[in-house]
Amino acid sequence: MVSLLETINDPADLRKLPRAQLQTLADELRAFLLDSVSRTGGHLSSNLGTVELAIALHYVFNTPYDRLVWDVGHQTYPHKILTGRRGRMGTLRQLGGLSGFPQRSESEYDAFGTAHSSTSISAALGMALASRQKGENRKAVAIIGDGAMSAGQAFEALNNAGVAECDLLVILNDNDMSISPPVGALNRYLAQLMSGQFYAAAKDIGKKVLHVAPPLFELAKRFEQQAKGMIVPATLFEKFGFNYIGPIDGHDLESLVPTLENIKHLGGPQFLHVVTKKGQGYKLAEADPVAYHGPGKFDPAVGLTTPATPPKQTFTQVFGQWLCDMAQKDSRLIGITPAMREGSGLVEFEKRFPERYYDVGIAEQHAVTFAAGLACEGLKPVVAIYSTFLQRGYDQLVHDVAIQNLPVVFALDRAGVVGADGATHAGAYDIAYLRCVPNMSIACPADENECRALLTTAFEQDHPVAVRYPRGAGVGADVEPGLRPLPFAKGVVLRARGPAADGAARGVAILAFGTLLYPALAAAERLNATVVNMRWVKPLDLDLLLQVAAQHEALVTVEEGAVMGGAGSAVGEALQAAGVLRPLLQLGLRDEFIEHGDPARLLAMQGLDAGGIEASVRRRFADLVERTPPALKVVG
Ligand SMILES: Cc1ncc(C[n+]2csc(CCOP(=O)(O)OP(=O)(O)O)c2C)c(N)n1
Repeated sequence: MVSLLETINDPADLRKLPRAQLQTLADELRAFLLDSVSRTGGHLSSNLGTVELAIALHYVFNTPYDRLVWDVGHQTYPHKILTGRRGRMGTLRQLGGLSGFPQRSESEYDAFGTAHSSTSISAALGMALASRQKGENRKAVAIIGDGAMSAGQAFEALNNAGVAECDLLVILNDNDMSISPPVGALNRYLAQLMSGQFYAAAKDIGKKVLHVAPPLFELAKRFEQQAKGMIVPATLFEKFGFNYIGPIDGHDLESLVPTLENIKHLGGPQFLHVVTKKGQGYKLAEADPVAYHGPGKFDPAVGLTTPATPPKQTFTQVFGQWLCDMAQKDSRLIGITPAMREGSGLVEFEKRFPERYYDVGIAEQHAVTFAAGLACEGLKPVVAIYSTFLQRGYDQLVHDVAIQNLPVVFALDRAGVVGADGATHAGAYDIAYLRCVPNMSIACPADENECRALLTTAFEQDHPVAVRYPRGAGVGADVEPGLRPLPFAKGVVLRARGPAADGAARGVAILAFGTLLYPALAAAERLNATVVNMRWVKPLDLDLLLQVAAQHEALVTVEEGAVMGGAGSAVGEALQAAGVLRPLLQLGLRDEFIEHGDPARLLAMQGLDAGGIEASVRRRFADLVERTPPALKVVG
């Protein structure tokens, strides 16, 4: 028998259904979603929480003419399923498949591309005002979670929208969770609104005031709803100029649909507070929404299990262990995360050093300036942040940290290709955007052991240092337990082609920055090239660079970051400045956005696996390398 869900190939089909059938559709959609995500992996808890909301929004609003702007966009799977992409859900987050986030190029129903949080109100406001400007009557709706609501940009947009004359609806999807439990005063305030204490307290105040005027009190008792409006202090959102409605149950279609229908006909900025449950309808996710925020593949009947063979240690784990060990040794260390406790590896640190742990919410800008303040007072802040999210805190890094030359360590996780999350999350630009900032240093560990050692080196400096490392595991190098630093700004030659007997420059030298050292080594075996592990992009090891340049006819740089402005550019600039002219091949990420897919495959497509590096070097320097190479040995 054909299910109801199978008849919905477009929201227009959904809008033909009688309201009484929507609950059945929600049940089928939830079951489909769970089955689908368990096969592909992806964001689960948040999507289980938006099933009814997505149905109600497409039912009430005239999409795609009316614009739905989902914040972050990790909760849009129900929306994708309802908007003609049900059949492609099996390709989610895979190369050539559906993105895990909304993308304008993917569907006309994805009104705005997202993945970094807290942009929805700004974008929807832009759309609402454009509609007014063009004399159209389309509606713009921003759907934002309580976690995303904590970011500055959301409030900048509210501040702007509340006084703008336009039809904008902001829906706060409040599930009382970010990825991990939410933090901060806004969260406490929302909890107060949800619990009803706000109204209760306000009513008490009202009673006290109204007691002195008995007739009014009688009136208030009879018309409690209206009386509430009279005596309840305005919510924060009303102070911003919005008409606040709620909180309402975001899983109850019987209240969602009529409420949205009513709001649709109201003019001006509207704010609807919807309460949902992360993981709704799947008991295991309801009980542990953090674990089910972004699981890999799993059997829904069993739930998440620990793999039989423990996976290789990730760079994130190496960092987490280092942070604990260094905190043990140095009481000045403070650990900071902008809402990424699990992703950045700070779970253990929070347990062991709660008084030195700060989750500042989704607030990267604040995280960086907060660290600067701590450093001013002699503490040693370590900001654990993804490369892609530090983009948000760039001015703070320049203006608050670097100009004042404050000793803040930036532990830059997810530097390079990230895989399933795609272009929005790629850590492609950090070398380029950090390298040009005076006082900054940048280290690129090649493996796990070096990562720990370079973090120690960074921590010992008296100026800002970023240590960048990629997602997942490296070659699996044994990590020495101590806290031994490596020399600051020094690289090391790992494979020497050796100078010619006559002392003349011969062959090619590959200068590797970061974990691509290992494929570079494999390529070098076949090319008979020298390999240098540079370790530092800034300061460059100039002595070593000039020495290697003198001994070789050509140089190749390899990095997992944008070529433009990257480590290879740094090498080129240094050679030019020293008046040394050597042909230079710069290998790294091309000038294009890298879509979602398997990270190893994506790197290979960028020509950054061993075979790709070898091929590029041969293409450019055919007469400088070994012609009949030994078989390719892949290291790592
Ligand atoms: C600027 C930025 N920082 C961090 C993240 C990582 N991130 C993705 S979802 C999320 C939590 C969002 O919480 P909320 O808005 O409440 O949505 P929920 O998952 O609870 O539905 C975070 C921190 C991000 N996407 N963007």
